[in-house]
Amino acid sequence: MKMKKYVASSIAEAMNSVRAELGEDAVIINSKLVETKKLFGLIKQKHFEVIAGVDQIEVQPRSESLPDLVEPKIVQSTSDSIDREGFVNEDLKKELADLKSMMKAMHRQSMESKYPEQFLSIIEFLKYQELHEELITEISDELFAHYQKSDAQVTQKELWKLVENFLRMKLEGLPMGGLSFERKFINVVGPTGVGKTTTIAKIAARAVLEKKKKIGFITTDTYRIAAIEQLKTYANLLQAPIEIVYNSEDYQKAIEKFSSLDLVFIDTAGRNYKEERYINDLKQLINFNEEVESFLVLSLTSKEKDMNRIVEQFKDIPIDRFIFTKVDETNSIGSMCNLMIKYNKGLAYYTDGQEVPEDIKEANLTELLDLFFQGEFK
Ligand SMILES: Nc1nc2c(ncn2[C@@H]2O[C@H](COP(=O)(O)OP(=O)(O)OP(=O)(O)O)[C@@H](O)[C@H]2O)c(=O)[nH]1
Ligand SMILES: [Mg+2]
Repeated sequence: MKMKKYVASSIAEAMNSVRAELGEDAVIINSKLVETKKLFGLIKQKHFEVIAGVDQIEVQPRSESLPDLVEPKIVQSTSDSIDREGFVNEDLKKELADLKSMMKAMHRQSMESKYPEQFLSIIEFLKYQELHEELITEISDELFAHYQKSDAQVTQKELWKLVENFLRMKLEGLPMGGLSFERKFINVVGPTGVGKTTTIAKIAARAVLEKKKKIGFITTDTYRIAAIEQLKTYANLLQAPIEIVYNSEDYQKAIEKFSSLDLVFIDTAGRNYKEERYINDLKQLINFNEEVESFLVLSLTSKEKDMNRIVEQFKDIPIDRFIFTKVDETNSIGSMCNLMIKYNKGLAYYTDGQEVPEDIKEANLTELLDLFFQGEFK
């Protein structure tokens, strides 16, 4: 192994030199923050020392067996010692985060270049679907294990089937399916404009038309006249009563009024999820008990990073399942799977258009997988 020490004023700078000199396959062997003092200790200077190395063994052709890949690691003591000495500042944290993601990207690139050619279209597809990077790595490793076991004699169809089985295994333990009809109150929450009210109208219409349920609506969205009118229109079409609720007393009264109904749909105000108060207000207003089934609505047109934040924001509310909307407005639906797997939460419905009540599908694992693979290997 060829090794070299790099000294730079930032980790990013050191990494640039490492990549430029040793190439993409370089691994970090050690890194540390070094402080030097000048003028009797009055002036302190910080710099980074990075020791990097690269194997000088010739790269194996793609189809041959792979050596075990070692994930490049930044030696943990670096950040510890920084913590101890009280040097942690935002810039440093950011640099470490950048470095980590850079190392991950390098690792991924080196992995891809070593997978058999046959895998590449599959990996490309999974990336296009925006499936989480870690899941793609897990899948690729499974494919590779199978590839080795069968002495490289695998068909493309077999590989796709393995990918499908992998996702099925990840998702099959999660609850899938629409209303349980065991709980009377259906509470729908989520950020602004994702399609909460429209989705409620779709689910409610089905409950009336297909299941002949007696339904009612409660709206807590009292901020905008238009919001109340929107739900009223649907309530009128379905000839169902609607109550507008401003506080918890109103909420209690509405519940009593609706005591003879089978199902009550609660539409909540979509507000900026970053507002702490929003979640508190919801908790104050709605009595989350065993009679309430709660769905968190997320739009697939949102960035996954934001969706993650939203889910975390709602962690104090007992969400039963997700509803994903606007499937028709995107070509990549991996984030649905990412979120379900990450938060161990199932799916009630997904919606794919503005038409009420047509554009909604009750979640079902096989159909979800069909949607994901888009007939890729059938
Ligand atoms: N393309 C598409 N549009 C949708 C879908 N679901 C809802 N919409 C549209 O998204 C817009 C917002 O829908 P609403 O139901 O009012 O959303 P909301 O979450 O209740 O909004 P707020 O109450 O303002 O927070 C409307 O124009 C809907 O027609 C869907 O599945 N696909
Ligand atoms: Mg609404």
